[in-house]
Amino acid sequence: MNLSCGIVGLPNVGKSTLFNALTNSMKADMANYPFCTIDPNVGSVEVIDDRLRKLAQIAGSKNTIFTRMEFVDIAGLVKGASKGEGLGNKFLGHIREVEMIAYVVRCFENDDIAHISGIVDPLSDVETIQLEMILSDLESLKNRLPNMIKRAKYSKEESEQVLLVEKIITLLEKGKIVRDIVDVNNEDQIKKLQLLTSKPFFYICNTSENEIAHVNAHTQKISDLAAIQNTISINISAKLEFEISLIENEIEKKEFLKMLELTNSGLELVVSSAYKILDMITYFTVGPKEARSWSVKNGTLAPQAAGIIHSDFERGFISAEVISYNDFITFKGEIGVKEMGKMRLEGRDYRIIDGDVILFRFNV
Ligand SMILES: Nc1nc2c(ncn2[C@@H]2O[C@H](COP(=O)(O)OP(=O)(O)OP(=O)(O)O)[C@@H](O)[C@H]2O)c(=O)[nH]1
Ligand SMILES: [Mg+2]
Repeated sequence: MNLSCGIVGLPNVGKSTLFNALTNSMKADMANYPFCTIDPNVGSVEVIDDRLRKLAQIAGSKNTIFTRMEFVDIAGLVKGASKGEGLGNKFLGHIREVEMIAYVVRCFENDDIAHISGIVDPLSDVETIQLEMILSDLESLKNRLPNMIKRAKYSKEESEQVLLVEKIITLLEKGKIVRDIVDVNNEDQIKKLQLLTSKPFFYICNTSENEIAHVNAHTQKISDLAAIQNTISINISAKLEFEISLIENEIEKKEFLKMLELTNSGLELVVSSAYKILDMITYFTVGPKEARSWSVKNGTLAPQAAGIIHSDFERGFISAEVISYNDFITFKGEIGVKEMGKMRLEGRDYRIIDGDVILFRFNV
């Protein structure tokens, strides 16, 4: 699973400002008028993990390579987008393939920055965006259904798919999101349909600079909504985050955050939310040339975890030599761990644990 996140929201709420802050770039145009973004911006950022730095130091690895998270910043959605209002909704096609969606909701008051409907009202904004995404899913399924029905005559799998699609269409027509019916039995089948409202999502409240460490009436509403929907809501000031991203020196950055009474940067909050809602964990590979972090879904078996490094590793999987992160640190690396008899040889039914340091044995 690649860690990718689509950024959606109304126009002029700070999506591109946030995108630039998260990806530490100036790629996306940001400006105080709606529909500033037309073409999507795609960028990625290292998922910094201090554990990997420590492992690399002990092993004397020449390079440290962090797993990356990708962000896609698209145009703003407005009411009626599915009928062509604003820039329409065709650009939603650019986020069909992402693993999760971040709803950016304007929670700051500022008369100088125009709000598309004239008033800051986060709940109504979320409703607008979600409805347009529902309509987009509906349109996409209705377009595909006739062909699916044709193919269903020849295949049992396709006819099951048709039944599922019809069920989803009914759900969407009631204004519900597909996420509500995703469970372990249909997860893979639904994922193949690439529906926007089937994806895990979380809220990013773009709040004013002097309110990030506190709740305000707007952010409170979103965090209540998130609790009902069994997801996460975080508070970030896109503008401030952008300024933070311009500080290159790590120590200065930490001091600046401390001054603002913040323990984490917005990027750290976004990354940890993403891992939580996707239920992802990290394992490491550590050698003299490079130390590297890899992210997999919690519960992934060793061969599939190996497969994200290279498909040959999965195909020819023999075993995994596993050291837990704490043992690697306590016994100061592989040699110490082996002396203490703490290295485990695991087979194909081993489920990866967060922090595992792994060497895969394979043969193709
Ligand atoms: N005061 C304040 N202004 C912000 C904040 N975030 C963004 N802005 C301003 O809001 C305006 C719009 O920001 P963008 O990042 O371009 O917004 P967008 O959501 O990408 O807009 P579209 O691409 O048009 O949909 C810019 O003038 C930003 O400087 C914030 O946290 N506080
Ligand atoms: Mg933009």
